[in-house]
Amino acid sequence: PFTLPSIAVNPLLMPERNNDYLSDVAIIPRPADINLNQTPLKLPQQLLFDDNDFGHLATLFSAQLKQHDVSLASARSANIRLQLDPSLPCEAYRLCLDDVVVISASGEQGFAYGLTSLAQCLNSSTAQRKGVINDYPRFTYRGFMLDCVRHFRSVEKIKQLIDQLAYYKFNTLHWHLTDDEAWRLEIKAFPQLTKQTAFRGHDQAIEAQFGSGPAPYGGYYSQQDVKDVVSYAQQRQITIIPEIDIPGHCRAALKALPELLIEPADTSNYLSVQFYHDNVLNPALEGTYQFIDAVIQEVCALFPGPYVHVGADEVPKGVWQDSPACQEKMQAQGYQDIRELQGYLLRHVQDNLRQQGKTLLGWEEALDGDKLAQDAIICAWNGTQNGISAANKGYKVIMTPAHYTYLDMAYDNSESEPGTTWASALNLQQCYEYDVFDAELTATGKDNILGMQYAIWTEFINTDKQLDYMVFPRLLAGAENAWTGRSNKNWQGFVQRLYLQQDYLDWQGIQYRPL
Ligand code: TNX
Repeated sequence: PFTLPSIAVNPLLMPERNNDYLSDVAIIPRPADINLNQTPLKLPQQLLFDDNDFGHLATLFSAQLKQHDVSLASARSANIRLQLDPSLPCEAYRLCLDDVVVISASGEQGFAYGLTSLAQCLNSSTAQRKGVINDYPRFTYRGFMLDCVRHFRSVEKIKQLIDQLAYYKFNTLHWHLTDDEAWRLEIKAFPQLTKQTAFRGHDQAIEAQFGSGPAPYGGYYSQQDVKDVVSYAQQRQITIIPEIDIPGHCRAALKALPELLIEPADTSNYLSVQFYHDNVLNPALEGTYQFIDAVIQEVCALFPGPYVHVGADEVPKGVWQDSPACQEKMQAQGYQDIRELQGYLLRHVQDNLRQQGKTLLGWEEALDGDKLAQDAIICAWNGTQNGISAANKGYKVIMTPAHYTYLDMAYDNSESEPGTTWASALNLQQCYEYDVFDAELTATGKDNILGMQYAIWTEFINTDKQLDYMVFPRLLAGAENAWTGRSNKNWQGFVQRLYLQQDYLDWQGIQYRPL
């Protein structure tokens, strides 16, 4: 059970607010290179935005501003001007803070980040100063994973989270859409997936673990919802990676399509980490491929981004062992171990995705059996070691180790603190100070680390309020960890800038854990 304390009983263990913040920028994540002078920056209430090819960014910028108004104006009269500089990398920008603010970038992404930094300065309650900021990210991949399966989140809440991700310069939302407990993405070829599993009450095993909420309890995303969310994210420089979790974590799919997916003669005995039987697809059945291919085709059409995540995590021991079809398939393939069938299945999906111009992402177990081609991208979650060795072996890797980045972990070990601690308790400072490059990486390995991801799993997180409490303020620590170069990171300084963000968090109605 997950109970939010009426007041946060334990402190976040942050240094006290002091005067350091007065001489610093208000921006999180901290920019790479900051050159400010002593002259205060005073922009008028009414901002005039250069109406050039990027004039459409004015609307988003305006929505990020607490107090200022924005209107479009000719380049000459504008006091916010955008200047193309093709020599800058795509996410980099230069922000010249003066009576006329000039932002240079090589395209939309850089301009958007420059404007976001400006918005953070203008939203800050302390005086900001004139000068120049040159900024670019440490990692090209800065992700956040949202589990919308264990508990459903409304489209409205997801959009709100996208606004906040954009404000802190994340560029990827990994959207966990299917799992044992439900299937939440409308698939036209198999409408029974959502019809039968999207609302609680369809499965005793789930009620037994999590209890049932008020009926109808749950929901799913129609294809129209998805298009809406995808374009909302796109406008905010955020790519969505859909996750369809296979072959494990598939109890809901198996429930909805038993005639297609279940081999009656399979008597294998197993239990998943989350205590489910019957939650793994059978890689020796025709139906499995029919199912996956149809799903992948619709997913590829819905999500324009280059990546599709296919799970591959936590396939339980004992699976497929007593399936006649799997035994036969194993022999036909000349495999020694039945679990090699997972690699066979994933390789099929990988080829399929590649034909549609997409790259496969999988959790680290996707490499078990070593069948995947090297263009797979690995999300390393169970500690750091498997991710580090995958990177050293030549795979691209996203680091999302549970004990440093899973925001469903409790802030500390005390009884009153909600959340789980199976990986570790995780306080704000630990979240901030984890550094990927502390591990034994070869030079190739270092190059292969694409970036970092923070994640919220929601087995025990029913409400938006609970979600906010777990995600904020730790997400801001994560943002700085993913964007800001190591030599520019500083816990004491971060905390002072975090105090300055409180106005924004309050204004957004985010129910963060009190600072
Ligand atoms: C591990 S991370 C899982 C999830 C759980 C999470 C809870 C991963 C690939 N699997 O299924 O929700 O832990 O913290």
